[in-house]
Amino acid sequence: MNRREFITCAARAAAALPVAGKVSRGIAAREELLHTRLAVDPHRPRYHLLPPANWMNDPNGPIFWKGQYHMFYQYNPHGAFWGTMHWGHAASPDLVHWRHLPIALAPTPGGPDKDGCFSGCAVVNRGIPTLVYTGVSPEVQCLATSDDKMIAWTKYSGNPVIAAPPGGPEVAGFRDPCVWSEGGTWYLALGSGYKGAGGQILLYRSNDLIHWDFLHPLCKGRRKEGAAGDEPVASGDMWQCPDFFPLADKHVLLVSTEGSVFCSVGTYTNLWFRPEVQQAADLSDLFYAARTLVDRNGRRILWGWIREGRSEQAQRAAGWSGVLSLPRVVSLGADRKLRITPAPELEALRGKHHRFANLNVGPESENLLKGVQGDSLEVAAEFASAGGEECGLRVRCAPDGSEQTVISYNRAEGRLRVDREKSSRSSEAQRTSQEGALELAADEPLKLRVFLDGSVVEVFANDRACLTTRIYPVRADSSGVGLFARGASVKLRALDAWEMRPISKDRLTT
Ligand code: DQQ
Repeated sequence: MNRREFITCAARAAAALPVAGKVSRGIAAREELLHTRLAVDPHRPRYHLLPPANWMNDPNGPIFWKGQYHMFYQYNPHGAFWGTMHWGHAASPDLVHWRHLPIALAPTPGGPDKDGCFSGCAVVNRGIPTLVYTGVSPEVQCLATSDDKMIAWTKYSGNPVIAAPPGGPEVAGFRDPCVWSEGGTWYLALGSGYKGAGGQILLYRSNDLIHWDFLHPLCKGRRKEGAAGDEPVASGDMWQCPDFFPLADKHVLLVSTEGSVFCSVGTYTNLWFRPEVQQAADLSDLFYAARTLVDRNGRRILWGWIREGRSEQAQRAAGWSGVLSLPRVVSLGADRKLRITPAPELEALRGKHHRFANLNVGPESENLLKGVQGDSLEVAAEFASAGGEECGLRVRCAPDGSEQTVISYNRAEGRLRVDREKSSRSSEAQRTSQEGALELAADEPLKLRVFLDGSVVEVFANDRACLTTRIYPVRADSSGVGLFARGASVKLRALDAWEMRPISKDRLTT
């Protein structure tokens, strides 16, 4: 689907709303203008998946089907702000290059999704591709089906298929279904929670995806110790976007709450899930609503929504907001924690290569690495375990250092950190550091893989921790890469950097 077709499609989707004609013509004209601007926007990623314009949030219903990876996502065709949620749609043969497809779901006036088609999943039921999603308001669960092409979706005339939450205390939410099949029976995990009691994942069962029985909570959050009355709970009042799947001999539950994605590895027996090991799926609060699929090789692949790190006003002015993370392959380590690595397919985007080896990085090393620069790079670096208390990389550096972002690991504290204090001179951009725990053994080298793409920074450390963030340098020459050490010198064993090829000619990913 080319840019013009996508625009027409967005306008058509908008025409499904009550104020039809004028809105659709308005949208088409406005988007034409926008695209000229977006094509040269330096903050817009060039090898990540995002719609040609406007707002996106959660990945929805990723599924591998007939040789294609399909990705749906929360999309607002009216602008770069959250509202009137539709399902955007893109497909890829290789996990890297994406083709935009027509909007899959739009709210139906007067229907159970009249105020939005919220997050959900995709399954294939007896050969029929089916989307299971939340309609609002109120929050109810709905179905839509298509033929093999997965392009045109028809909503089930009996929607909603789950009309109300089970009785009990006041629910804090009732949405974002995750559906799977076990021995020919369908199960559905639904994001929910009870005010003052904490997040819960509600488990339902069905033979046909239409008639559902509530069983019990698959998993529940815990109250904060000593919490009283309606005080918030430690694990969030509501758990959003559950994703539940087997991994090796364990099961994994991902939930998004309080701005972050939490991952529990545990045991699933007799329809009850018992979490055993917990960790953050990403150390940042700009990574949210993660969902996964299994591909033809049995790989579990995860994406999340990367939120913006700049003001709402700046997002609206830019004309776009939100991007999906790179595909991350998830596996289970011997310690029963997740290992998360960038999909190897991304290596197809590597262009010009630079290599450095055996460098001493001192606290005073100011020099940028010769020849390595850009806003579209992959950098892989390995630092020896001995030496200074903190080391890492400096990226998107201006020659005079007035703009730069420091990605570092502090061994004494066991913390991985991205310091954004000097990332941008714009007052619209966030400046806070982002950080989280990463335990390395005393003799274990630090291995960083960093992906830079416009305003996106994705950091993978020793396959054990991810930290995703956003930066918005304003200087055109904020493009250098350098090394960083604090305390004493550290040995850089090797650094490889690749200039990454864009996945489209402009910044529109079509
Ligand atoms: N986003 C969707 C909801 C979900 C939330 C609405 C998570 O379905 O709970 O856009 O970001």
